[in-house]
Amino acid sequence: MSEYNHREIERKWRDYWENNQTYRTENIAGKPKYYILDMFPYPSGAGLHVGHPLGYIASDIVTRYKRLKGFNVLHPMGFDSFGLPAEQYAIQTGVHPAINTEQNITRYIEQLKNIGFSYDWSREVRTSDPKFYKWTQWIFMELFRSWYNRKTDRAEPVETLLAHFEQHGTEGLEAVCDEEAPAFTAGEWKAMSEREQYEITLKYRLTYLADAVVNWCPALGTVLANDEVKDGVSERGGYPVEQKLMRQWMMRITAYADRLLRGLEEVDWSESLKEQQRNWIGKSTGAEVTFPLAQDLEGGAGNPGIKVFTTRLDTIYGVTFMVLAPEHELVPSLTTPEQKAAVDSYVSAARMRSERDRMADAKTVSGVFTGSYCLNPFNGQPVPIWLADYVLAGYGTGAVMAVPSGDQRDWTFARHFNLPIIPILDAQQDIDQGADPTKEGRYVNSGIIDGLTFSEALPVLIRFLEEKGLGKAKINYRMRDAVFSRQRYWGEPVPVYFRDGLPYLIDEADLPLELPGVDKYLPTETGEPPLGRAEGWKYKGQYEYELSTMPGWAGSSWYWYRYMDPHNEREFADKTAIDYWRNVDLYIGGSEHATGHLLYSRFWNKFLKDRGYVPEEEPFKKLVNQGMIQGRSNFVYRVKDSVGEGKTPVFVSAGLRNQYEVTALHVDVNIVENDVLDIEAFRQARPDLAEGAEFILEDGKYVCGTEIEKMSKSKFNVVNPDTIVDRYGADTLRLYEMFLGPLTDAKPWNTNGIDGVYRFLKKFWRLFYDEGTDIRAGKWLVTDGDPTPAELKSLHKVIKKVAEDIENLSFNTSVSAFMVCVNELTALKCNKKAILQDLVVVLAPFAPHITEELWAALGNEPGTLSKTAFPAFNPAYLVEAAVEYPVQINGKVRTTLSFPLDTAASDIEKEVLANETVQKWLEGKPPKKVIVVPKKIVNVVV
Ligand code: ANZ
Repeated sequence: MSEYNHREIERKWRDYWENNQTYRTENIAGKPKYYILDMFPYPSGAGLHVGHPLGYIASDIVTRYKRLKGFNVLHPMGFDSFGLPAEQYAIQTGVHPAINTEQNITRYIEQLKNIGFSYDWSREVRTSDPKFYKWTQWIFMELFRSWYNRKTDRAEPVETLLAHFEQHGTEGLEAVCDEEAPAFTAGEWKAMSEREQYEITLKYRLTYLADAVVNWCPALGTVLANDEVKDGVSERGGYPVEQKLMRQWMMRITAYADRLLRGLEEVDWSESLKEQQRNWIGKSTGAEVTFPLAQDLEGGAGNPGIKVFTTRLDTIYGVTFMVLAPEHELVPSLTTPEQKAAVDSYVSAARMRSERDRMADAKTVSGVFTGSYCLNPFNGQPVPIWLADYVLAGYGTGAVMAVPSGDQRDWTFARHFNLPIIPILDAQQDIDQGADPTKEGRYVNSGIIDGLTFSEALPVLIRFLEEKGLGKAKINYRMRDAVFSRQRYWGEPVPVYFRDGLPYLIDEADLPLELPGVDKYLPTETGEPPLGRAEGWKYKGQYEYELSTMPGWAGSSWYWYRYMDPHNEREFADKTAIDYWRNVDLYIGGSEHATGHLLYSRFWNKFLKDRGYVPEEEPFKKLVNQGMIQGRSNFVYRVKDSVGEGKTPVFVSAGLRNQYEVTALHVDVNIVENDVLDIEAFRQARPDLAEGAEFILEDGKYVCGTEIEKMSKSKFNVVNPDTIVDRYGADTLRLYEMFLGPLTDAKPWNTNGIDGVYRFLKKFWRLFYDEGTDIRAGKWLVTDGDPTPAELKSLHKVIKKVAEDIENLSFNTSVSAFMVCVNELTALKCNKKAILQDLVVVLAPFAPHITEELWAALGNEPGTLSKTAFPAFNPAYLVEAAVEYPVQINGKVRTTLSFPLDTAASDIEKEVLANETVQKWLEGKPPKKVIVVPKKIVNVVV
């Protein structure tokens, strides 16, 4: 083999690795572990484009590097294979989604293997495989069998709850539970029937049924999570989403709100990612205050008062009206007959708007007066009660004490409806200018806090509040419990059946509860989810199963544990395997999972930890989001008046397009090279556009225009990695993707530079093999000679650089370092084994095929490259061995002389004066003065 033949080499080593299971990973006691995880893909029908492997290449480089550094590395891959697109496809075609999913996975694996990733494929998992989802169902069951004890601050088995009820009833219980969970004594508990007791426990379990306002998407026939809805439409498909009250399985993630916040302190994630999580959790510290109604309600309903949550109790004397969410339960009883018509129409209009719209819309002011009043508990002043849809029913108490002098929205509302505004700070500025009364000024018009500053006022207010029994200090979270039901087919069945209207878990021995066959993947005529179509599908032949399935995030909330022990049939993973691998050291994936996936999986992880199944509180120690690779679209320009009956279409090259009136049309980037169009290929691919067309060229070429856009089929800018691998090889693809720029940056795909990377590999190859000769005839260039200092310096520069770069995940700079090194060694005509063998190892993580080939050619056992050690960096080789001294004569440099580093100044002086050039300037006379500045310069004055 004389020429670098990427096809032959790569095929050979891919087969070798596969046949020899080179990357199979075992749990090796005594060897340090390192777990590197890629966010596993949903196997879509379109296959991978060049943007997808970016993160996988980075993680594979780190994996290969860590192996060389002596770690036992777990680097698995699998598939998040339940999901909507497969089901939509099944609805259209009638083919079971499992079949389509299987085909897509086969294609994905082929593409991934093509790129030379060192995954341990024996550990592959698929969330839609019953052997996998058996354990997703089991975790659901464990959640159902658990409650959250605030005292121990962890989840516990329901048995400890029952024991508490037995002994103390609800006395002294601090649990996370439904709002309406009743209080009772131990005696009352014991007097309850078994069914009554069971019903009570349902209010405490970490997964529970509740009527919840959900994002209902009629076109998809399912409920969507908040992060699956973007701008009021479904993220997938862009269908309208409505608010609907439905009975749903919920997950009590709110029990973990504070731990989810605290855990962010201990992980190495980007600040922006942590901030997104904090915002989602939305912790706010404030107070709950009850405003009594000015009049008792009619019909003996008494005076429940209106409870508000405020983060600004200090503004209570500035309250001039009260605003309730339109859905607030007191609305019907507070509405006076005169206001009824207006209130009714306002309430029904508000119901049409999603929560997001209501929050996002700060411009339009709307609201309606109920006709009733409540009283400010601090000063007894009457406060009119309004409704407005900027107040959300599901947050806090669904009611706001409005302070126009403190809050922008309240101010806007007050101005719009002509309500009073009471200034409460002496330094009060117009709210419009962003006054922050917490920072400046003393309170005025403020009763018991008149004259105090913000920090002085708060304790006074809280004491007053709690002593008078008007309310209490309170912490609120924006995060809600997560809706867990989907009215879809292609997901995990929920392992629950119903008896006399109550939900029960099926026996663990009956797991997995497999998806039954159905005639169609659509809801039933009566609106039940598709599982309602499964004939004779009953638990123990008689009980109704739960008909909804789990959401997309169920399987991905624990999958990293399954890789640790993927074939275990007794447990989700063996305890010793979990104790060995513990958690993920480096997690790489897309930023679109910043909130959903990363909150749900942290939640399940904490739950599994509480129940003693896993050792670590946080599942992902370090997390990196790779940047998006954008498409680089190409355009052709069609002259406008060349289209129409009987006309010849005319396309004009980009440089000339300004001379015509043109329409820009996307052209497939795969028939464009370095922005030059392959006209023949264009004619063939798009006869609809180019049949018989005329092309106006510049310099004999048709040059295309370009633009950076999202990579998508509709923009004809999708580049398939297979094409690149075939043409240039996987090693070039890997190096090139890294060369494009910093891993975390968004960057356009631009094939124009790929030749340079390919040439680099060929040049590297030529350090080993003579060009145009045949290795089998013995033209192998590598020699056994001792390396020179310059060669060692070049090698050790790259060893140092690449090791540092990989540790910092800065891969693009490594690629340049390789190029510099190969150029230097080429210039030095270095073919020495002592240098090249180490260089092969350093390059191996980036370009595993070519290096494995050369590693074997150097006489090493084939296929062992990943078992060797990363070369040790020796700083001594980077130290300059000699110093170049410029020699100045009367201030002008006349020559330069080289001296070994530690030469004494007196010796330097002697040699300088003996130098021919210097002698010429001295003209035989002794110099007036000689100054030697060590390691810098020599000055001679004559
Ligand atoms: C009086 C007040 C005066 C407020 C002031 C703010 C500024 P966060 O930090 O998001 O928790 N609020 C309470 N419940 C609400 C709901 N269901 N929908 C919309 N707004 C609601 O904000 C809490 C603050 O948001 C509360 O403090 C309340 O207004 C409002 F100068 O009370 B504040």
